[in-house]
Amino acid sequence: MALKIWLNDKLVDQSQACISVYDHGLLYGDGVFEGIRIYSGRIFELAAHLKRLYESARVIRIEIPISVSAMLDAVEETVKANGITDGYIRLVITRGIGTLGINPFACKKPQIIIIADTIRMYREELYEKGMKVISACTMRCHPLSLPPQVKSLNYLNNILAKIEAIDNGVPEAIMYNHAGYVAEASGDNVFIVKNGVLYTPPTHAGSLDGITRAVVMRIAAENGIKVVEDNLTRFDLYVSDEFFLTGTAAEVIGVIEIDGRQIGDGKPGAITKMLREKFFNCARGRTD
Ligand code: PXG
Repeated sequence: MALKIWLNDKLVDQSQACISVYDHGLLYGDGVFEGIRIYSGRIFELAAHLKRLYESARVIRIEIPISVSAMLDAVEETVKANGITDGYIRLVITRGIGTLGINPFACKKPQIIIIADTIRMYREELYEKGMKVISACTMRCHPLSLPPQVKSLNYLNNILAKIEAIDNGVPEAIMYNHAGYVAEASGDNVFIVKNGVLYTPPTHAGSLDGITRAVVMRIAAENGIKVVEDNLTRFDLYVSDEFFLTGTAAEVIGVIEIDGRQIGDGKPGAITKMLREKFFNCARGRTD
């Protein structure tokens, strides 16, 4: 069934949802976006996603032409119009139509696109058995070249890491920063457990300020697990007791092997499983 897509100020049929070939979003990857989940009819952490969207836009000097509350209404209307109760929202802001030159200020009107659709997750078996990953050779963007906290439309850095993963027969690659510390996976944040303590790299090590990451850190703390944000090395990953990734699409997924080395006993660990289950319940609005 054709979807209704939000384009700028209204819903249009999918076939009418068109963007100019002069849009700098296409020409230069100039824009920002969010990926948001809908669970049991509720939009998960929408306020946090909108905060990140507006902050990302601000850093790259895009002025989103509508207020946060108008955007919130537009997102809700799009979800409702498509009757999606469990799915995925892709919210995209492009720089808009400009000239064939990179000057962003030649673009007068940022374009707003909201798509509400279903989502394809990793298969259930991968959650039960755990995922294998590799260390990417591709370094995470230096924060002085492009702040990794900006969720921009320019994902080539991550895409190069994803290609490395797929070429090596695994779904994800871990990216390291210019100083050799763990930054994040190509589309997820990184956590390890060592001696019962949960560790995750600080966002200034080169990761997105993940919404799932924040929720998982909160759930861990609420359950008496100490959470530490600190630089991690490849050594730390290799000798971790548990290892998992978090993200809007992946939720919480255990890692059981990196660079051919087994993590723990080769199965998703107890803390990983507990956090996955509690995240699952929290996202679906169920409490213990
Ligand atoms: N790092 C990067 C580079 C990401 O792109 C995350 C971390 C996790 O952040 P959230 O806020 O989602 O917990 C992301 C988000 C997809 C997909 O289709 C990927 C993301 C989000 C939604 C869909 O692969 N990555």
